Amino acid sequence: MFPIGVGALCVILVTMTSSIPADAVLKWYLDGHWTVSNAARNVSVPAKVPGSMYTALQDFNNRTENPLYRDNDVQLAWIGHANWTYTTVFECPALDASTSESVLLVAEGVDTVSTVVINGKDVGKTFDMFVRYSWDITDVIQPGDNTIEVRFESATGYAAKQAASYPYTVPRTCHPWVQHGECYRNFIRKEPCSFSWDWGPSFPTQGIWKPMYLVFFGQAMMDMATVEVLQGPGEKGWVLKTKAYFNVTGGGSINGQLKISLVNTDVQEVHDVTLSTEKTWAEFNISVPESAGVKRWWPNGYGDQALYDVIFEFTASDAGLTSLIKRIGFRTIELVQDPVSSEPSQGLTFYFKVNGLPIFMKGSNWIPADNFQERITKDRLRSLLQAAADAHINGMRVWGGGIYESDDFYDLTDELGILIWQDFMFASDLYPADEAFIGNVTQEVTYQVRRLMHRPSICLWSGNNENEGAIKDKMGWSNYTIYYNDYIKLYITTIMAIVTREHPSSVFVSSSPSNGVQTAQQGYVDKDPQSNNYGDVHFYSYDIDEWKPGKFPIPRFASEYGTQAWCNFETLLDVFEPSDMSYNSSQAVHRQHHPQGNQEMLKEISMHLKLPPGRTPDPQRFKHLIYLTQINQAMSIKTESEHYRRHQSSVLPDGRGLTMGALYWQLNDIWQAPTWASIDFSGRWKMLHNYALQFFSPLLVSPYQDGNDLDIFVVVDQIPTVEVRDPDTQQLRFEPTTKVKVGDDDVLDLASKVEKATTGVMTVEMYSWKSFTPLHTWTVDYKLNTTAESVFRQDVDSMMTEAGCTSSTDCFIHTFLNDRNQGVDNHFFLAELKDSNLEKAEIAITNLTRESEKELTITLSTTKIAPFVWLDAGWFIGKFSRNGFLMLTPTTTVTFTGTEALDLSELQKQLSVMSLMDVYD
Ligand code: BMA
Repeated sequence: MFPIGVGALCVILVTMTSSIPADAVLKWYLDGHWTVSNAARNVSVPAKVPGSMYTALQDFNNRTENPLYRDNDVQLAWIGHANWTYTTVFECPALDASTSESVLLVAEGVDTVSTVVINGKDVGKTFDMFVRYSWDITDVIQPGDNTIEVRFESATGYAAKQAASYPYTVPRTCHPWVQHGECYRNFIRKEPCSFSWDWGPSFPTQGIWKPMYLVFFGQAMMDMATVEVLQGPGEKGWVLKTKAYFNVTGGGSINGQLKISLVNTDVQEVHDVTLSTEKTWAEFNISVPESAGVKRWWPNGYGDQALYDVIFEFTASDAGLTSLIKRIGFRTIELVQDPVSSEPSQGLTFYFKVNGLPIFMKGSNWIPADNFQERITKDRLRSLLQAAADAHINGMRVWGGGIYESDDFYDLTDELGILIWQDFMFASDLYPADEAFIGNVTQEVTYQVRRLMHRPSICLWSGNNENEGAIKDKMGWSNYTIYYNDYIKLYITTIMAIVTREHPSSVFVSSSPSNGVQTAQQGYVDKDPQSNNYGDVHFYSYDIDEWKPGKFPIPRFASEYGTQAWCNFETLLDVFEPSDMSYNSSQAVHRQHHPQGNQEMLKEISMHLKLPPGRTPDPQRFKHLIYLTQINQAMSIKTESEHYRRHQSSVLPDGRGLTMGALYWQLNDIWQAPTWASIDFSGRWKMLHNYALQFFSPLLVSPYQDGNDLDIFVVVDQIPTVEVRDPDTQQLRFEPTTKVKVGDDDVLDLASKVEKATTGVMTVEMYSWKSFTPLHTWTVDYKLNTTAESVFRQDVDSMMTEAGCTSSTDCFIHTFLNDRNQGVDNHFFLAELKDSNLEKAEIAITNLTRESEKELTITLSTTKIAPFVWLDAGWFIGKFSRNGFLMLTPTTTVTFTGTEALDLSELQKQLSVMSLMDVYD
């Protein structure tokens, strides 16, 4: 029998066999039992691969406590400063000397700087956690036991050493002290935020973070395949540009056959290939005719996400069979950067067209879902990404300070129709550009582009996060020319060149934010990368009133904007002691990584709402303050997101407008803290995520005040639109259309959908806070000519007079489209709520009805109109059909769906409800 390794678990893939015939390819996973040790501290504990030393230490008899508990990020900093070694023993059979059998050691991801040693001999070194390494170990392994060690050097120590020996300083060296982080993160090719960020702790991991395995093969083995999906000539059918990459050993050439098939169609081609150590790839263009009948892939809300497997099978005598599967989708993507009008100073557009349709990108930004990647399951990713899709999100940015995400992640974004703006992993710093660094980046970018380019959800590659802004800020510095040349070397002559070579049909921008093609024309560093008239912008301001849109930019595309709020109270219970449950406790201060962040939130709240009275004791006070921070965040991001959507189809005289993207910062969290996230680390939604269900709704009614006027817009998306230009000014707008041709084959006839979305009746009601019956009602029939239009406009004073409301502090506006119960509604406060004459609402849960194992209906009653009604499920994790809402009727129902089966009697104990005035009891 074939010996199975004692230390490491060996799994045979591809060809099941009980011995190693020369024509087999075997893959043995070494992801079983390892030890991780540090000799200086005399520590040696069992470790899992994939994994890191932090989780290994925690798993072993709780040797360290939960790294996320209280300030353990600082208490456990020694772990990141030490050098750790991973070791295991595996058994190997004797290789067949009569064949050219070879053995590779493949590491899909090593974090980060290590020397790999087998049986005392160095076999390789690693310097970049985003590179897949493989080493030929044929001459190193022996029959029987083999010892493998991966000797890591502390990431923080290595980065500091690199910075110290670099000929000049590359800022930023360190980051604000409130982050309790490590310096020189730009000197190591490792997840930048693992050295801390303004929303996350420092856990500079070491470990084998992706699978590691041995591959036994004959003369050749296929180890990677890429597919680029292109439209066929004359936009008829499709072409798959395929390429297979091989490991080839020995001299001479090897002849084999490569079969490429598109599953569920007749498309299949078999090609002879001749390989050698010089020629290790084969490429073929496979035509997918219209008759193959493939369906298109659409973003969320626009249609189905049709996915097809492409199977690559390689056979050769003396090589064995290897096969790989790539799941693709058929869609076209363009980033349109055309003149806004005939007036050049108005600038260029910046919007995505998918399958020929302009798309308003609604979404958010993604950060790593855990400090320890080994803890992330597909279920956790699914629950976060499903929550995004439920909030009508059709696009998201994988931000450049984290990681290139896992295959599970992109499988889900492909399935859910979430377009991915993919940053390369460089963020908020300048970077070195010496030969060794560029060498690592070259391997990294080549590998990651090949790994991900077939995915229909990938819509754009971006060189970095905010580094064009960072270099622009160095203009005038003595080292500016050096920094500029390094910037160009890294992002343009290295990264852009690789993307253009490997994935020529893709969209590339050199940075986010940037001015797109305008940035390119300015030598890739524009004087104002944040221009409203070009490209994308990131916008943050914590001094302005974010419940009013007046101070927000009107850009082409807002790829980041956000405001902090605390995570949910119950989520903190996982890591705080009862004595920490206070807004100003040392632990609450410790968790805040944004300088002055906790004070800033109070200041923002105070613009609109009263703070809790001094008499409220902790932890109740902390709970109420958390609630208020979440109200402020939800209202701010609602106001800003609606503002961007309202500006999608119009242009101001200075060219601002045609805003076609709103990606708020940030979807998810990495620990329990005050951050910009809409979903906290436990998976509980903050009020913001509940609001996103509404403000990203495909049909939106959106009131705001413009001077003395109340102006109410209707905004539609998820319908086909066409670009129309004014015949005189050539100014662009987006018009809904009932029939649109997509390529040659798909004709979307959505007449009824468009009709329904673009015509209707808007009702506007003025309420007094004192009564469930509106004071006055206005109705207006509307028919939209463009995708975002003002439908109702009237002077607020005259509205109040008509309604008999004597003070704006007594009244507010409610508006809805068509049927009141259709759910497309919104409201607008005429005065700050801190000044308004709100009455105390007695709000109660009057009934719970189980709908299914995981779902129940909650009936609520109130004695008064209640703003920001907040349901809290205590220990239970799940989602409410709405939360944080304005309750306008004496009773209403809300459903709760748990992530697991619900124990009704326990939930009854845990469930609570409050509204704003409860803070002031
Ligand atoms: C942006 C991001 C992050 C940061 C966020 C909030 O600039 O790119 O670097 O976390 O702001 O400050």
